[in-house]
Amino acid sequence: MTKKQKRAITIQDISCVGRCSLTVALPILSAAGVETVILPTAILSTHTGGFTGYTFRDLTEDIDPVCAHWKELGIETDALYTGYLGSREQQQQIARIFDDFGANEPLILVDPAMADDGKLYPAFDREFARGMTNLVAKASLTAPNITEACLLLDKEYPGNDYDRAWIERTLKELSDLGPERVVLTGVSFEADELGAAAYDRAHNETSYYFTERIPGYFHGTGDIYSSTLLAALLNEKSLLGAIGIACEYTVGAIRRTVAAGTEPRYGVDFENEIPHLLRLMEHAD
Ligand code: PXL
Repeated sequence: MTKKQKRAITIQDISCVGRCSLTVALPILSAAGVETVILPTAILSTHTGGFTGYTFRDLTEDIDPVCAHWKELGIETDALYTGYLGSREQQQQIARIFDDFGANEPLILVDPAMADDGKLYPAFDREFARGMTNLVAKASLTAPNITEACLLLDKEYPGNDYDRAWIERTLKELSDLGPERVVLTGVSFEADELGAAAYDRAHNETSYYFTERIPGYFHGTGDIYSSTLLAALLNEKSLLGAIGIACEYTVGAIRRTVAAGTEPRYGVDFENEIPHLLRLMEHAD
């Protein structure tokens, strides 16, 4: 018997150039066999990291009418997934969308895409970060990096100065905000390793997955990571299986980009890594 195809609604911006947010979420979820419904929150000529003079068309006004039409059509979903958002108002709108499309108890992934390396992205302030904490409270899964985790919890950013106990405490604190499952990205205990830590509250289980660390800063890789994580979970992978697939795929795309010498502002070559993603999806648990 063929399995019913999964559907995800993903709500994030379109950065036309720069391979992040919807321009990576849609192809990755599609490649993994997930029907992907998109709700663009804004259209930018490029993402905001490392470019100046970008355009920004706010689509806040369109969000409610789009959702009203979907409700009329009886659209249901297995997952709701948010990434980079444009404003506080959008955070509140999206909290309502979670309720409106909550009928099937969908997996709700909130990637609080707002900061990295100890700093908020240029468009955001602390109030936006507090709004993100409220949105994370409604999620079943969240996937912050360490900077975002600290902003969500209002705790001091430790830089590289943390240990396993700090990571495991932070995972539990994030879960206490609401989500049953938490994935912390950019975790490293050894200079040559980088990976993710995951916590599953229902089983009180913590797991880790590491790959080689490739030095540098690579735009859009957080979005690639979260999209792959969701794609793997919708393909019935375990949480540990899913964080492993997402780590291997993301590092594979980074490796290709470094080998090609492409400017990192333009994002990483996740496209040529898609066959690897499909092999990982086939073989991992
Ligand atoms: O999640 C990365 C991202 C997405 N969208 C926009 C961004 C960024 C990161 O800077 O600027 C518009």
